[in-house]
Amino acid sequence: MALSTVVVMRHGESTWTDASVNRFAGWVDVPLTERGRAQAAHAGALLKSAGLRPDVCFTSLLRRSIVSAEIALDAVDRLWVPAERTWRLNERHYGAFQGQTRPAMRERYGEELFSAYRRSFDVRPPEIDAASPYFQGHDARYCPDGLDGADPSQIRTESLADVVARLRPWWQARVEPLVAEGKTALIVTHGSVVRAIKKELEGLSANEISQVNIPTGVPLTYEFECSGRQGERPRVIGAGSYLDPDAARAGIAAVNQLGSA
Ligand code: DG2
Repeated sequence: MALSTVVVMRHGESTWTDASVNRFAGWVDVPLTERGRAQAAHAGALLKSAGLRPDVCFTSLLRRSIVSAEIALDAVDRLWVPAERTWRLNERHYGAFQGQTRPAMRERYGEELFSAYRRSFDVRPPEIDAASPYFQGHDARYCPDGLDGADPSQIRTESLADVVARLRPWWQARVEPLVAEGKTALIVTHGSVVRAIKKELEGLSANEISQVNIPTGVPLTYEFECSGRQGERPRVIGAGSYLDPDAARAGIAAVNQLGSA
């Protein structure tokens, strides 16, 4: 029975998750703050002391994820491992909320709707207008990857359910074969994508996942076992575990605070 680990992590703090800015980013390509870079370095140190050596790294197409992954890999001396970038690991498309502040959207839509837009499983924010400076439809990085019929340049808003649906074919095609070989994968992505992965791997209900916030820059590990028998998919063993539970707790409280009055 082969065992392997998948490390899933939300990037370090970005300039828009900085509490003094507090804007929805979604697919807007904002950079890390200095604090976010330090969180990514700490994440790398945690991987190192846990003896986790990624064989492969996956990121979104957004710099806050790419740079966090590079900083963490550098800290664990694995900057050389193959890295793959995919739109499927992008943050949930936040529709017309992209570029807007959380307090302004909370004020406009009221507590209940705001929290449904932000944390429910299947409610999509209003679509972004193609004329918005925060729309990415014309960005060269967004083109179909052939895994299914999806064309990311057409996406104008997403729910968490949409993220789960876009992740599934990619996970089966790219992550499961590595897990089956006993490889360690590092996936550096975004809050909603970590929630989608957590929902899938831990079998959480729509209601349960609506209560979950993800801290920036804290590695979350999942162990898998694989029988090696032809056609058998790897099986996750138990729930995910944060490598630094105290940092995770503080980070979760900070994310919660961003959406509060
Ligand atoms: C945040 C999530 O995603 O915002 O899109 O602004 O920082 O992980 O890329 P990030 C964004 P919330 O859903 O927590 O409001």
